[in-house]
Amino acid sequence: MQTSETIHPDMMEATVPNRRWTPGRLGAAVEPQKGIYVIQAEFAQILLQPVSDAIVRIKLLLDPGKAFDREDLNSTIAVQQEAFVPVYSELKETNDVYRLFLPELTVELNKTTAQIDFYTQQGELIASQEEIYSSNRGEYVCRNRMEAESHIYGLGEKTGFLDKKGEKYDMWNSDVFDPHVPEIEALYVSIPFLVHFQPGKTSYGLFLDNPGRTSFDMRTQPDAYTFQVNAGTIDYYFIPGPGLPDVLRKYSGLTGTMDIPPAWAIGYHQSRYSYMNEEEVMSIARTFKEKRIPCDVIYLDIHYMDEYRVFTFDPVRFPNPRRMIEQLQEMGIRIVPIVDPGVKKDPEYGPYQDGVQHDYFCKKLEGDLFIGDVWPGASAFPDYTEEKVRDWWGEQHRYYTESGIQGIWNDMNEPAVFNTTKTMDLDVVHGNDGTPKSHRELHNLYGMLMSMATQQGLRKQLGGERPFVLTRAGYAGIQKYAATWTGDNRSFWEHLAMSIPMVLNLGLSGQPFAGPDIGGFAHHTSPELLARWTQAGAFFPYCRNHSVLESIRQEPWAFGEQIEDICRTYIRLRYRFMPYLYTQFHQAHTTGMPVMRPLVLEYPDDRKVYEMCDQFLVGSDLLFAPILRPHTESRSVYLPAGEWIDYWTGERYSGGQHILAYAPIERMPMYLKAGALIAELADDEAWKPEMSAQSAIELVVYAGSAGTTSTGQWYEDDARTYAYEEGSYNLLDTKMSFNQGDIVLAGTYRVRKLPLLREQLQLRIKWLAYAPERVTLTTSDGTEELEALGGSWSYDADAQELKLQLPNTHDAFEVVVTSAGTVS
Ligand code: MIG
Repeated sequence: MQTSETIHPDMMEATVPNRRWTPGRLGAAVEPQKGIYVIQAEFAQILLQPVSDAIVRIKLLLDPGKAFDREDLNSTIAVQQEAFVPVYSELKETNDVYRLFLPELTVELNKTTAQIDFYTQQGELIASQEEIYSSNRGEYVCRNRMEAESHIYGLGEKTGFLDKKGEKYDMWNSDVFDPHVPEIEALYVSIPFLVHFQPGKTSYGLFLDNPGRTSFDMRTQPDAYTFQVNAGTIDYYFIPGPGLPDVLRKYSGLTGTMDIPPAWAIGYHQSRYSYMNEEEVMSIARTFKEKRIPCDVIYLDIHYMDEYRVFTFDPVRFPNPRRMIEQLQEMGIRIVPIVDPGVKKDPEYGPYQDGVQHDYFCKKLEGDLFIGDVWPGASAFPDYTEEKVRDWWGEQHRYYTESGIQGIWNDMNEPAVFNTTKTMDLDVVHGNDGTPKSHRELHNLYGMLMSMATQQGLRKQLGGERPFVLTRAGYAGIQKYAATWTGDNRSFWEHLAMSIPMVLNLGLSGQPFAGPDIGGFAHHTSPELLARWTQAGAFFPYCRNHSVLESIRQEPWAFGEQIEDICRTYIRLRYRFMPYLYTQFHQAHTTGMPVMRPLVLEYPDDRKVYEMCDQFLVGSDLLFAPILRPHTESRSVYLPAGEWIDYWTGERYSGGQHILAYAPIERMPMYLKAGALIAELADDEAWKPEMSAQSAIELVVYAGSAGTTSTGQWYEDDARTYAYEEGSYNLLDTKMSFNQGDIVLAGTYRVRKLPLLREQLQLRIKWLAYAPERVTLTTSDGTEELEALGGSWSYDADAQELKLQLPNTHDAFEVVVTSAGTVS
């Protein structure tokens, strides 16, 4: 336990490091390679590398005397080399400054101070880097201007609220079992990507590509934030918007977007540390079936292994994994086993022998293996920085794929080691494919490279099926390889609340596929907390209930009928919205827009939402306002601009106001943007997410008031293979207008390459207060009554719903619903 001695006056470290060094005066510039500029300074060189029309890379070359060589352009694996495209650029010099012109960005470097200013093409000052210096300890620091109106987002997986202004964080992948309190500066994932937002101005992102320890300080100085590196050098990418979505799109272009996950990976998942044996797993699976609660995955935590040896099953607890997995598959449930990086030091164990013989494990400079203590006892750690080691590790997974496994859970890959530093010795030297570097320099890459190896191995082995990888640790670009769960939270109401900003900021840091342990991992959940957490968690991109050894059980049925009913309702609702959710994943894949969004992303002009993180959007059309405190039956909800419909009652609200939502235990406030088109599974019982053309999908339009116009989208593919990469998918764009007396819905298939098995399109217009008189359909063949073209419609006045069936044979169509009264 700590005492007041911790704050002994003599123990205070200087918070502002002494300046020892700046690059000094800028001298001559050279262009050693076409479109790459190096400016000589007194004590360093500054490399400017245009990446694309608007993105520039700035790197400090620390040796002022060294001639340029191609290695200066090396970057980490986070950066996709395809992101570098030929760009027109020009460096001009005046007496006082250098100016680098890109088509959409101008970078100005002051020759005397080395201040770097970034301007839009129109001359708007986007950002100022006022200073670069190094501290006495040899850390390089950049100080950037921060305004009173600045808001800072991103920075990956951090505690605290949405806006990171006023905070200070470290990027150092850490296994933190202590409660995740606001003062924890580093968690499992490190994404050194900062997003700067200032209302009315061009937003920008700054990606510091350095996988050693880095820190971001938005607290110490009122008018500046700093970022610093502890090993290696400053190497960053400046990414202007103008809008936040533009920043995210460009950042994702640089570090990659996620693949579309197999639909089963976005279903509901159930875990526990641990389901101890085959009987227990089967009984959990059967209970889900009996209780008609959808579940796609059950996890096997570390007890499935033979003395914690990865790539084994305990012969007593799991005597016949292949048979068990087959039986589960028939029930529509998959197994995802945990795989940690530590390989048990055991001369009679294949993977250890193999790894030693082929030199696959991490070593000290002198050649000794690094051996650290983890679950299996003394263990060796694969050096994933080497491609051959990644290939080998991937290959090991045949052990699982041959038993029918398609998903892997990577834990402890910070890496976590049971010693005083909590990780691998910093003087381990990674091979790094020919450019050896110390663990101190590469620490934050370790977990991502493990997941990369896993994902690539699985992909090879699954014959075209999409794998699923879940990871605890990661670095920028992790989205390309794995989903992230947010580690060992606790069953605290505070952690339910904190999971929202944490996952929102992960989404703003390029990782859209994330979620917390629903119900809380450590400590003991309560019936009410489980109900509330399941309500909210059901709409997070990644949705898994998980809990620690010896904590109170927290499967959906653990607390009796009422709580079970609530969990069932919300988990089913997740499946009902699955086609919409899946469409959002497609968007994340193509544009980098997160699935779960803070309101600021969609309403940047609304000052009320800049720090809002007790509500969130999924896509643009669904707004959730979970209950985050016990014994709470109502809460205030802020509805942004536009018209919003209460999902439960159909009540309409105009936006730009706070309302008081009624929220008894069985109800989480949720709203639809009026006019939204949500692709839904029509049948609550048909929850298999294999969204084949046979599954009953309805396009549900939540009618807007007269005067509303809206757009919608529905993406569909086979939900399991990579055929979508070859263009085998459907993408329907819709445009709706709600007028006095009619509703017009126009649909256009932007892509329609899936075999056309869906002969009819099911459409439902909800909350339509007046019975229609006619429905016409316009296609390339002309306009006719819907019935005359083989369609049909019916109106249910009690439910205020119009159901429509349209022949699905045209690439473009328009439906006009006419009624005597106003349409809503
Ligand atoms: O420190 O595998 O975060 O989800 O259940 C324990 C056992 C190691 C930590 C993970 C947790 C998992 C647990 N692991």
